Amino acid sequence: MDGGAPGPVRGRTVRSTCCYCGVGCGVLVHGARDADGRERITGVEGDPAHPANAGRLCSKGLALADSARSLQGRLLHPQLRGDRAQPRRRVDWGLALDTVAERLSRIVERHGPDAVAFYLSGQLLTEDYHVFNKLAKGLLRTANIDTNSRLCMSAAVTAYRLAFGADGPPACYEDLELAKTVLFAGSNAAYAHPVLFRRLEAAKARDPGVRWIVVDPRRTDTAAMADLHLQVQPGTDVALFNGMLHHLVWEGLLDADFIEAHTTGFPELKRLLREYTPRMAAEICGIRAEDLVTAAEWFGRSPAALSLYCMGLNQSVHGTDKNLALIHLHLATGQVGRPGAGPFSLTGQPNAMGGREVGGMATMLAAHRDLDDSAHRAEVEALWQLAPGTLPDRPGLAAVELFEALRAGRIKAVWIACTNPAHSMPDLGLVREALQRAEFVVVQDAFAGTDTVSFADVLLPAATWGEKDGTVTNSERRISRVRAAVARPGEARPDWWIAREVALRLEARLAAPGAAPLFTAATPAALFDEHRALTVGRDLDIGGLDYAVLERDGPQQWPFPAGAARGQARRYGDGVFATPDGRARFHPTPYRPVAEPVSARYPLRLLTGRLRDQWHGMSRTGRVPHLFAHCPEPALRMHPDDAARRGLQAGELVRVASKRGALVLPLELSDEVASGTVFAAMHWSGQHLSCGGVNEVSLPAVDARSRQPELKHAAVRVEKAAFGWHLLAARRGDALALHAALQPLLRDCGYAGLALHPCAESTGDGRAWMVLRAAAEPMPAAWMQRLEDALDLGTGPDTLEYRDARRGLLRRVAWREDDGSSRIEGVLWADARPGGDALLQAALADRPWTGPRLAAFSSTATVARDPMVCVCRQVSESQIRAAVRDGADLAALRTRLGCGTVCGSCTPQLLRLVAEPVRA
Ligand SMILES: Nc1nc2c(c(=O)[nH]1)N[C@H]1C(S)=C(S)[C@@H](COP(=O)(O)OP(=O)(O)OC[C@H]3O[C@@H](n4cnc5c(=O)[nH]c(N)nc54)[C@H](O)[C@@H]3O)O[C@H]1N2
Ligand SMILES: Nc1nc2c(c(=O)[nH]1)N[C@H]1C(S)=C(S)[C@@H](COP(=O)(O)OP(=O)(O)OC[C@H]3O[C@@H](n4cnc5c(=O)[nH]c(N)nc54)[C@H](O)[C@@H]3O)O[C@H]1N2
Ligand code: SF4
Ligand SMILES: [Mo]
Repeated sequence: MDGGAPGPVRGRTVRSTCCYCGVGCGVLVHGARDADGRERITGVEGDPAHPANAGRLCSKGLALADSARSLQGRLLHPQLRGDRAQPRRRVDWGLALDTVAERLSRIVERHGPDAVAFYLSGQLLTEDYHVFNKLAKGLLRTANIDTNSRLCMSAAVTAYRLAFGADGPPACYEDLELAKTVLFAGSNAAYAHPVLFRRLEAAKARDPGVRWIVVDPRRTDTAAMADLHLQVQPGTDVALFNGMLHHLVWEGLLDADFIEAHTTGFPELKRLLREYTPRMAAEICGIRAEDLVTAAEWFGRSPAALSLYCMGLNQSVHGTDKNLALIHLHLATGQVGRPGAGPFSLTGQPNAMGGREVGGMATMLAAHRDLDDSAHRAEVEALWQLAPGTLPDRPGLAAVELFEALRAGRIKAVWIACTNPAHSMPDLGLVREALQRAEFVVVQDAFAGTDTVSFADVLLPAATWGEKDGTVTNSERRISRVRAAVARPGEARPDWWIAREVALRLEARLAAPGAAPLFTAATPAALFDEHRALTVGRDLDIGGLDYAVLERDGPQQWPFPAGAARGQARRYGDGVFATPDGRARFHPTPYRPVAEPVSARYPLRLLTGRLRDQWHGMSRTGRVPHLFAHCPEPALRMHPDDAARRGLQAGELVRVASKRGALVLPLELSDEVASGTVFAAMHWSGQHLSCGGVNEVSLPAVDARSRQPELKHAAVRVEKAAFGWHLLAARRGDALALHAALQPLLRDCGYAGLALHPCAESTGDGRAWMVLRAAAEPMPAAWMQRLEDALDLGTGPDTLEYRDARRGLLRRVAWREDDGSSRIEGVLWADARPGGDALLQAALADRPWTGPRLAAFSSTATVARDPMVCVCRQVSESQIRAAVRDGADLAALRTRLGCGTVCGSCTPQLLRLVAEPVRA
């Protein structure tokens, strides 16, 4: 039994695609066989031949080989448990697959197909997605198959469809270089799409006439580089875009011919716009009317205006309107389908687009077809050789409703693949309850430690990036190959293979006698061909594209119909849209406020988003010590004025509470957020925190049309979290083994945060510092014992300890002898008050310890954090500030310190530090 993937390449290089963001950078993956016989990825570099990145990679892409280095924490064998009270036990694939098929078919027989649900991911490959979609809709006959794209791209999809008649960005990456005005709306591309940002930076450097407008309630690195930053109140984008369009209408800056020839609905919209005077709109947004007008002028008078937008628009209960109001600006000015122009939705995940193409969601059928369209159903039934009337004729439950139905018992079983809903869904309390109540939970992941894994009745080990074959589609509709570079470890299998094996078993049980076999395609190439056949004649037609073409000519954009020599770079260049009458549509977009108003009880608006060097729940980036260096610890960012008003200090622990839940985080003061808003990164989960992360407090309210939840705008209260006992522990060692030992201790604390820290001199053996910060009431002796066992700091001659059990006080330092000098190997510091930072810094610096060892206990000084700005060259903020004080500009920083010369992800921050007033 295996996945039928082609043989791995040994000591050779394979072309593939980065598994992180929707930029879709091409990579060259080098693999080799180890002394112990294991095949290993030895290095990853940017593919100079890939049109998305031309050889560039960001910090995450450059760390791909590091994240794949160790098998510690990987899921290597199927596991199963008969009942929830039992631990799971290892079983063989046959039993695991039989069990899944048997349990699902029994539930279908008893409760009907809609009692089963699938919850998938925009990180699956197109081929994986295709099998799951066919299994759910074609075989089981349920549309309860949704994905994390519902949390991500769903508003963009809905708006594209409403405005253009079909889903898909009209622009392409070349437009980044051709645009004269770039409007970033709810996009922190400097962090989230770094390689595109490098292309934009270069274009702006070449042509100083290029102007950037950034719409974001935070002063992000993207905003800091803008010519105009509109720091709007959260959720007010519709008012902003309406106000900008009002100005364009009244100044006559429209493309009347385009509106007349190629659109409908403008007169109705114009009536609505009347009230959105720049003054009124600016007031809603909390910005100056002059700035709104400037933005409108720059946009309206630009020879080429390009909008780049992402979660700041989509993750909203009015996400569809936010997208539409932005698209209106383009339609009204004819800024679409032309070089350098268009509303360009940046996709988040590497295959968010592929999932949409395949139709692997509850609201779609396949290849941009609709479930509630009988002609569409008949087409797919014919292609899949299904009996007429087989396919479900209504949309299924979208993500949030799906978990609500699971909690209410209407859905009995859920199969979760390649996503971690117990961390990434809104209102985690609800999600955990749903998973607890479910009759049967299947989790298919590559890693054993995610927060969702603990709910699994059956755990299926998936092969992951570097080990599997298929295709992904990036933000500009470009389909690239993903190729295996090394053998799959243990018994891990490709996702499509797992889905197909269960499908074959279900088919044997459920299919009508004489029905055509549905799952004959048994390789990624054959699966791609099946998917391709579904697209023929549709707007995303890839009838001319197969693996052979991708092999020969490299990545290609869709549409790519049969007979075409290449795909289409831009869409709608002829002004003909994918609607029945070929005209694009304007829709009325009234401004409405966010779902949850702030109140006296919950006076602050919590924004959530991404860090530069982490990926989602960190199951992969969290394995690489240097990727923590830029933001080493979880934090809640608050404006200094708001903190002062509450008597809160930087570094203190605070409790962030909403109507739904609460979490404790260290406080970070930053004027990047406006007073009245706070920000927390979405990455930290139960793997690194004492709770599930920021979604403990987020809200499950959804947009009525896209059903996308408002993950960005909860109303919260922030107050001091007082604890009578504080702990700081650090240990140098095998980072992943230390993580596995310490992670189970986190949840018992009032606050606990785990972070990796690179060793001063990397020896390439996976050694790093694991730092644990915790607070609680004094912990029971049993917990302390588990902690001491996990840290294993020894009690030998190289250990110094001071203990006062009565006061809950413990200090221990362990040294090692290295090259004739002694260096700190580990630290444990527990006290009624926080402390030990100076000792921690001494430990992390890894310098020889001189002087008496006893001095280790006397250092009570607090030490300011010195985050690493450039992780490639390990250059810290204090080093950069010192150079800036000496007069260095960006070029000088690059030559003197080397920062910003490898991946370039830190360039925006370097520019910011250069521009800041010099601090003494
Ligand atoms: N480093 C890194 N890169 C990633 C990812 C990752 O995990 N890490 N994930 C990928 C994925 S799946 C996605 S979806 C993308 C997300 O990419 P982005 O959407 O660019 O990233 P976010 O940080 O989620 O949110 C963007 C910005 O929206 C702002 N915002 C919040 N509310 C509003 C609002 O009401 N209006 C406006 N205009 N802005 C608002 C936030 O302050 C934030 O700066 O990133 C992709 N790239
Ligand atoms: N508050 C808040 N919440 C958010 C967001 C936000 O901005 N704010 N953003 C939302 C967005 S845009 C997104 S996209 C989601 C992302 O949320 P998730 O989808 O939960 O994010 P990941 O951690 O990337 O989950 C992917 C999982 O797949 C596993 N995996 C890796 N490779 C493979 C493979 O080949 N096969 C299988 N089967 N598994 C694999 C990984 O170990 C990981 O557990 O989060 C959403 N949640
Ligand atoms: S920008 Fe970075 S994370 Fe995104 S695809 Fe490229 S290398 Fe990967
Ligand atoms: Mo996303």
